[in-house]
Amino acid sequence: SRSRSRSRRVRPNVLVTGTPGTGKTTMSSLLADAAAMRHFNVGDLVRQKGLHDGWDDHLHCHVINEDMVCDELEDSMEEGGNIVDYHGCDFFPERWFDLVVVLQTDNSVLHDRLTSRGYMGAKLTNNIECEIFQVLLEEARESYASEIVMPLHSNNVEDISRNVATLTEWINNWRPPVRL
Ligand code: DAT
Repeated sequence: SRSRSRSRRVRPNVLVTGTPGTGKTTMSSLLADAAAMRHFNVGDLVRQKGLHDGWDDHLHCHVINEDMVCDELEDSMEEGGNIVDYHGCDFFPERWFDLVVVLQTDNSVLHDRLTSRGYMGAKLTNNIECEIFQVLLEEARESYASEIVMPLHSNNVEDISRNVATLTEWINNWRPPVRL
């Protein structure tokens, strides 16, 4: 039956997504400490475990192998208690996540962050446009139930503290769904 095939995790899984530079990794690592969760930075995982099909010279990034990433994460996600941090959200199994956080940053603030990270040219423009057009928010709403998609501002350090507090409370109050 459907209920038997579903996970029995006792702690939730949270996806933190958003345009590069919105603060996913910064917020996720603080949240992992505050709420005693595991933190998977998918970009790092791809590099460390070679879960890619080579380097894209045009986009200046690894070509992620989505199947390898999902296989790598499956057991941990089954267990629960994970924060997954990635600038994409449409290829993970929908059943993995109890909450999908979309971080959002004002264009001028994001522009400065990406510039100081060394982004320029098309890579800079693409990411700014990604934020202007709310690409990740739309992707999240297309891939998950709208009730579990939570957009949060990430413009300054006060936003980080507030988001960590809000999400720690959410995680600590989470209970597994009752199954009939
Ligand atoms: P991401 O993982 O989304 O690419 P990051 O966590 O690496 O982003 O953050 C990018 C840079 O911006 C980093 O130098 C930390 C800074 N930063 C992130 N969120 C911030 C915020 N809400 N206020 C101020 N600085 C922030």
